[in-house]
Amino acid sequence: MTAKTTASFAPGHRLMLTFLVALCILVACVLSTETNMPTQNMSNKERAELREEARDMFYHAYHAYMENAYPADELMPLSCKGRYRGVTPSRGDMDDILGNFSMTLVDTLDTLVLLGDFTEFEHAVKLVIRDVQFDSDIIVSVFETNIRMVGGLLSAHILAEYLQKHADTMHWYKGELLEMSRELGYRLLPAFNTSTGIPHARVNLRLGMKDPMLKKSRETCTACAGTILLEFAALSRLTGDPIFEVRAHAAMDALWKLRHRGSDLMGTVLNVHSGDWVRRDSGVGAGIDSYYEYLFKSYVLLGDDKYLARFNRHYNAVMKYVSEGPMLLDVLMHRPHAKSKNFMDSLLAFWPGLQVLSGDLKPAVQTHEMLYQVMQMHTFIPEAFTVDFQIHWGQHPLRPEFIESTYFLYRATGDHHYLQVGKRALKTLQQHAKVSCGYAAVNDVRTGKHEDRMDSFVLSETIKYLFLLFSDPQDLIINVDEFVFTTEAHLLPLSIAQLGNATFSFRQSDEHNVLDFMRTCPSSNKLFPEKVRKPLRNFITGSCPRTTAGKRLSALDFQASNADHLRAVYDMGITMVSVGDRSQGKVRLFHSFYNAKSHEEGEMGLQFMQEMLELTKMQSINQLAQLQAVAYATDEKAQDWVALMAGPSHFSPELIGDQFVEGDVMLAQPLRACDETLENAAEAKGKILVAERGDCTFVSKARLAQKVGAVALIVCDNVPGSSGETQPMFAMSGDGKDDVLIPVVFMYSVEFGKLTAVMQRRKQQPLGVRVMQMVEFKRWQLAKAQRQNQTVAATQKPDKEL
Ligand code: DMJ
Repeated sequence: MTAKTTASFAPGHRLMLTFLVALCILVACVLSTETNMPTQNMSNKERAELREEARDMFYHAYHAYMENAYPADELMPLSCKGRYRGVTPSRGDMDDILGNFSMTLVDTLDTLVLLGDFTEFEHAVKLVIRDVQFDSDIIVSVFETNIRMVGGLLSAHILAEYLQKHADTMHWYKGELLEMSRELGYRLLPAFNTSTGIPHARVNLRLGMKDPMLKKSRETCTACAGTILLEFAALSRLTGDPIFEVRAHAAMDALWKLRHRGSDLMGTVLNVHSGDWVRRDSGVGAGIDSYYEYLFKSYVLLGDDKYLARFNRHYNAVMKYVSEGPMLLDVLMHRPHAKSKNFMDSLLAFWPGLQVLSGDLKPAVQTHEMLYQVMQMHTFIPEAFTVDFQIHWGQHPLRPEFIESTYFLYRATGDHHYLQVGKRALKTLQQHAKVSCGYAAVNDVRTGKHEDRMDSFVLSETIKYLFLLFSDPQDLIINVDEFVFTTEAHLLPLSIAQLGNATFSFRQSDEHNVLDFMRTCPSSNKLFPEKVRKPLRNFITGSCPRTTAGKRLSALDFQASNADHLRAVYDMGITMVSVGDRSQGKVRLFHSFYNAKSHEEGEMGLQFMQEMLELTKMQSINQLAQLQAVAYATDEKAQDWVALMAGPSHFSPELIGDQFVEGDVMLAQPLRACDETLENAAEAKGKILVAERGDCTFVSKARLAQKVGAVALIVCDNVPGSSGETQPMFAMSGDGKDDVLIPVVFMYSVEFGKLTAVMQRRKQQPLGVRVMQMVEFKRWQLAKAQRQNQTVAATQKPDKEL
């Protein structure tokens, strides 16, 4: 008898068609751009004019800040005054960036040096030494404080010493900025006292983790924990105190251990105590972006091969699972063929720049081109856009990432196309973001409405990269090729590696297969010796021979639409049989040794089947457990119920087992529910509130719903036509705090449309709904049906049997 193993699965390729259509549209766009807009060479004169325009932009914003906002952290460009933590009305968690430590000035110091303005730099350094202090009872973001403040202070310290040496100036300077960064570093250290070594997301500058508000702190994002090493290594090496670097390496090591061993991908949110993943979405944008950046740049700055090896492992995984042509779409780290989002966020625009640095030029060019199309379509790149390039979230806070990538692409290729792209970005800022008091963020790219916000990165990154793009090396006082740009575009010199002592001498890593990458073609080690950031003109991608010989196809990699995979599976003795309605794509797998091409392949087939079973189990458990239901009775006697599919949130209590919340549904007024309160707040008590996605975070809508006494919140999508039937459900993420005590669920537009249709039909009567787990709803319905059957059976049974 043949031993047979069977497994069923439904390949999660429902989005494939959408992607293909989107790709076709994109290719068409790119082609039309290429034919209609041949790249024009930019004359030296025009380039110099643009450089001066970038300089003027800097001073316009800088003077607006210094004259109207300093010593505040940020300038509010519409009200033309400073934003102070605890004084200016709070914007919620966004304000964790602010520590009342003159952030914009600190963040901007090194740009002054790049502009060659030593007089203003000296003046600004004096102001920082005189005015900035850190002993405040304020909770700040560890990540933001590190990249903007510690990075800003360190870079300014390095440049101050550089100017002492090379420009015969600032002789009074005695390392005060370095001392300040050391003090700030110490104030961040309590956040690293966790069982995993992965730092908390927030810390109180004065009280460390002893602030009662931080008692329940446990969630952080991958980027938040993984974007510390460059600054902390520089801090240790410059001060001689190893603690910073030791802690940052430990955090990186702990993160690395959390990667999915099958896919090599990382999630975006995790628990710092248990190391459990809270969000398993895996992409290259929000929540994870600079973790990848710091793996690669840590190798460049510190010369430790293990970081290159780790970067390469992740990079290969990203290119295999996340990259879809020029697009980068989140997948689930444990189910990497399943897309977890149908939109991309603007933060991923840094990725082509990182690809340039790591030598993979071709996909960098492609993704950058895609982003350029998005920018041309919507004036600015919106915070999030769908796979067919529609706006998902229309805000644009004048972020630098796209210009940063444009700069690196220009340096790598010398192609004037990138100068033209930069020109367009510059003119767009001038036309649509410039106000009399600085540059204002765009609240919605569709309307062009401004926001009273100018983030410090506008000066420290956006305008800096524009200035650099239009500058020739001889225009700059320093040779930028001798520096690494941190994620906040602060300059750390490559020479820092030489400051390492025995504590930091790196062993050749054995566990991370450095040798594997030396054998690859092109060899990572050959491509990136010391001058890793030199232009990579001769780099040719796609010319390496590919071989899969001897490598078993794993269930994780298997794609039902791939003919090679189908053949490999067949050779392993696996037969695929469609079950049920073909359109559902359900397939059952049968394995038999007799059908395998060889005994060896039969063994492989068995392993494949076991993996598939595991994956199927994990997928269905995850999906079912997470899916929420918004159920309502379809008749007056509440006999028949239907449930609409909804998604959970990471920040609200889970409804488990037979728990549910019941109430009448009420639409928030205004529907976006982003203001301080609601117009219909008085009626909200005890209701299940509905708010539309957009304008503010999910969690701030939840807090407002809770404040007005709602018992639950349903957030409905703002993308017309979206549906849980055609796209993957996701869990809404929060900000690491757990102060939301009411259940919050997400509903796509089609499901929401059904709900509103019922509400309208019952105009006179409020619609009562139950929010519960979908699996529980199903169980409930089943039990009800069984009870009914029993009753029917009982009434039909002959008397004597009763
Ligand atoms: C900056 O603070 C940094 O570049 C960070 O890594 C990501 N976000 C902002 C700019 O968008």
